[in-house]
Parts: sequence; structure tokens; C-alpha cells
Amino acid sequence: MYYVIIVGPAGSGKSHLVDALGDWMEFNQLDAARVNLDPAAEWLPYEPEVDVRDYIDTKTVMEKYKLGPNGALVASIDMLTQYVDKVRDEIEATKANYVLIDTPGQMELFAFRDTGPYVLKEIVADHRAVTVFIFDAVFASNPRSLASSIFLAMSTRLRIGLPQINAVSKADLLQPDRMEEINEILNSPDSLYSTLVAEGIDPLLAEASAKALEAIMPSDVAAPAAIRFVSAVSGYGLDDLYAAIQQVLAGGEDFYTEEPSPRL
Ligand SMILES: Nc1nc2c(ncn2[C@@H]2O[C@H](COP(=O)(O)OP(=O)(O)OP(=O)(O)O)[C@@H](O)[C@H]2O)c(=O)[nH]1
Ligand SMILES: [Mg+2]
Repeated sequence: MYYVIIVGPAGSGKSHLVDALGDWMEFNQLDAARVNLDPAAEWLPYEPEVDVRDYIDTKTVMEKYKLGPNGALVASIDMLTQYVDKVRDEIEATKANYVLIDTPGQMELFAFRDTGPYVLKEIVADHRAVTVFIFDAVFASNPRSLASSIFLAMSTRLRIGLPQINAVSKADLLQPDRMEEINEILNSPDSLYSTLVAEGIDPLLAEASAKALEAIMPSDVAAPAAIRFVSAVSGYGLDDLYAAIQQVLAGGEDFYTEEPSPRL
């Protein structure tokens, strides 16, 4: 079993990507299980095979402990540590080739505290896993937002400690020339640096941003590009994202041809 963990800022398109990538995999005869790890999700675009809300629901935690939404999410993730064995067993029982994990919207309350990465580590156990960090196309619209997203991506890499693929979501919202510009900036620390300086950003901050970009660019993977563009709406780039996932997880070989899923 291979684990693909989708992480990104609130509203960046994590849940829709879990849905779309799962559909793409199934269409291509690959077996995927969708797992919801967001105890605060009110609605999901897919039917999860495993759902942490069966154990902990943030809405109930809010009411029971009289907490606000953020405090309740923090408490929910902390409480989830008690059920982590059950969640892991449920996921393993699916025997799916690929496990697509949707994570909480408030990533700073999940990825940047100790319990979120702990829960992930316990769930993934000794399976091979990759994080897909999502840059929201809406945030990627100007160089300052792009730079702050790079720091978020770097912090995610630092906290979760798994190989990471970076992808811009909602590619259907980007004009082709804008996509090309973002692609160039995110594939070249020098280009990011000069773009930020041209925007009037302090050269020290621009330099730090370029270093952060360098830190999240793939060095271990022979990837043709540092960033992927995907759309859950049009399906754009899902094949490319799958290829990148496959490259990290199975060294580029097609897993399905080696080990057919017991479920297909
Ligand atoms: N145009 C476009 N909109 C998208 C795409 N993916 C998601 N959205 C929209 O973006 C919004 C957020 O999508 P979600 O998938 O719920 O994002 P999320 O990261 O799971 O959100 P939280 O879990 O609440 O943080 C929704 O209104 C989606 O319809 C996409 O590929 N293209
Ligand atoms: Mg979501």
C-alpha cells in the first residue's frame, strides 16, 4: 500500500483533489481508497472509505467543551491520537494499492503542531508515503503570495518529513501565460529572486524566499519540473501528478502491473 497525503492551506482544493485523483486512478484501473482525516469537515465531495469523523467530530467537540472552531480542531486532532490504531487498522483493511489522505483545512493547526505529524506517522507506519503540498492558484496570483506559499510548503516539508511533491491546484482558473510565468518562477530560485526584487521586496527577504524554494525543489527525484499544475474541475495535470507520485513511491515503475490489487 502506498500513501498519498494531500496537504495545503484552507480552501486550497485538498478534498476535491482527493476526489479527482481517486477518480482518475480508478479510471486508469488503479485501486485507490479515499480517507478523510479532517474531523472538522462538514461536507466532502467524495464518499470516504475511512473517516475520522466516525471517531471524533469537531462540531461535537465544540459543543461539548464549549470551544471555538480553532480550539475545537486542535482538541479534535489531539483526541484523534487515542484512535490512531483503529484508523490505521481500518485503512490497512481496505488493502487498497493507493491510500489518498485528505487532511484538515486549517493546516497550521494540523501540520505545524506536534499531534498532526504524529497521527500521520502512526497511520502511515512502514508504508511508503509522499506528501502532495497544494499551492492555491488564487494565492499564486502574485509574487508576494507565491513567496509566502513557498514558506508554507517548506514548513510542511520540515514538519511532516516525507518526500514532497508541490502542485498548484485550480489550474483551470489560470490563463496559459500566467501558468507559464508561475511555472518559470517556481522552477528557478534565481527567477523568483529577481521577480521579488522587481516587486520592491527587500533583497534579504527575496534571497530567503529563493533559498526556501531551493529547499522544496526535488533533489532526490529525477523530476523534470519542481511544480505540477492540476485541476480537480477539468482533470488537467492529474496524469502528470500521478507520474510524479509514482516516481517518488515506486521509482517510476508502474506499481499496478507488478502487484494487482486484491480488490480489482
Ligand atoms: N476552479 C476550481 N475550483 C476548485 C478546484 N478544486 C477545488 N475548488 C474549489 O475550491 C473550494 C475549496 O475546495 P476544497 O476541495 O473543499 O478545498 P479544501 O482544501 O479541502 O478546503 P478545506 O478542507 O475547507 O480547507 C471549493 O469551492 C471548490 O469547489 C479546482 O480544481 N478548480
Ligand atoms: Mg477539505
